[in-house]
Amino acid sequence: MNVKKQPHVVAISGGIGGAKMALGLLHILPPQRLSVVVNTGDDFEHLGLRISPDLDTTLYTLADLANPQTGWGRRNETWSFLHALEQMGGETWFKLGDGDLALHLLRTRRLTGGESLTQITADLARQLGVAAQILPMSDALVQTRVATEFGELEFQDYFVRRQCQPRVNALRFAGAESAQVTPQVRAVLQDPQLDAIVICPSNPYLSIDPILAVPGMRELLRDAAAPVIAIAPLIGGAAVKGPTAKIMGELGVPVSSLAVAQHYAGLIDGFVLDVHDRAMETQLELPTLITDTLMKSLDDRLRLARMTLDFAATLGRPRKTAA
Ligand code: FO1
Repeated sequence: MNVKKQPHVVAISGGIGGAKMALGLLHILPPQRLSVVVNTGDDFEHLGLRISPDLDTTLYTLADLANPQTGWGRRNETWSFLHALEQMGGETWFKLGDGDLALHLLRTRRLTGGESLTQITADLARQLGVAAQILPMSDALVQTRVATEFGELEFQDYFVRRQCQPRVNALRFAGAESAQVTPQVRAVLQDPQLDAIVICPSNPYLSIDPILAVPGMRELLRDAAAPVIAIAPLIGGAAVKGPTAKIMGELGVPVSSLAVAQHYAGLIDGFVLDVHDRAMETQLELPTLITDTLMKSLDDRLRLARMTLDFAATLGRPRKTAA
């Protein structure tokens, strides 16, 4: 009797767009059959607390706790802490809600106590009832630095405090060279039963590149037993949310999904392109799924997730061309 193989999918994700796709995958897979490798390049220390925005956005989104308007932070949040902070002249440019603050305090205390970010995140996911593995890209501190006309900025200074206004000349991921892929990330990417690896429609430069910068990560994707599918984060040359298009223009990259596919060249076996960009399909030298990639509702996310996995199933495991 052939036991029905349990599906197993790995999502490579960062930011709000990535969390949306992860939610779609979570809803169409059996419990614990989705692993999400999450960007931690946005992490920083603020008010003495270690903040991991993309881990938190992923946790809250998959736990159905996320603020639906912003995509980050908690819904039904209260702001007593922030108001008290403002009264006493504390820094309030990075908005920390009372419920969110509890998570940052817990994570900071446990990191100080010597626990790994991976262990803490797994525990938080369990506490919040998330039926997926949420895996930091590394347990080492890797921080995205943005080179601008104001000098090199910490990521949240660029992204939140300055609202992505400065012109991006270059990006680097401080600490990546001495970071390692965690045993847990290695285990899921080396699973011989893997069905698909999905690079979510996150910002390739800010949310996916830090993950790919962890030594060994690219090789794990290249050697994986499952096809790697990237979903275009642009529709008609514009980002659904965030500074992807702006940054591409500033980095001198053509602002198109074709450029995104080329950015992932050598890593991906298939590409999901939005219907508005159908014309560029002939320029793509790899299997392409054309569909509506805009995720407004939960149904949109489920549909895109299902179409992506069906697409992956048609690809099998072709050898990848050398990068
Ligand atoms: N983004 C903002 O634009 N303004 C904020 O005040 C803000 C606070 C915040 C607090 C916790 C958290 O987990 C995320 C927060 N974000 C905020 C979003 C965050 O800067 C971005 O989601 C990521 O760093 C980039 O995806």
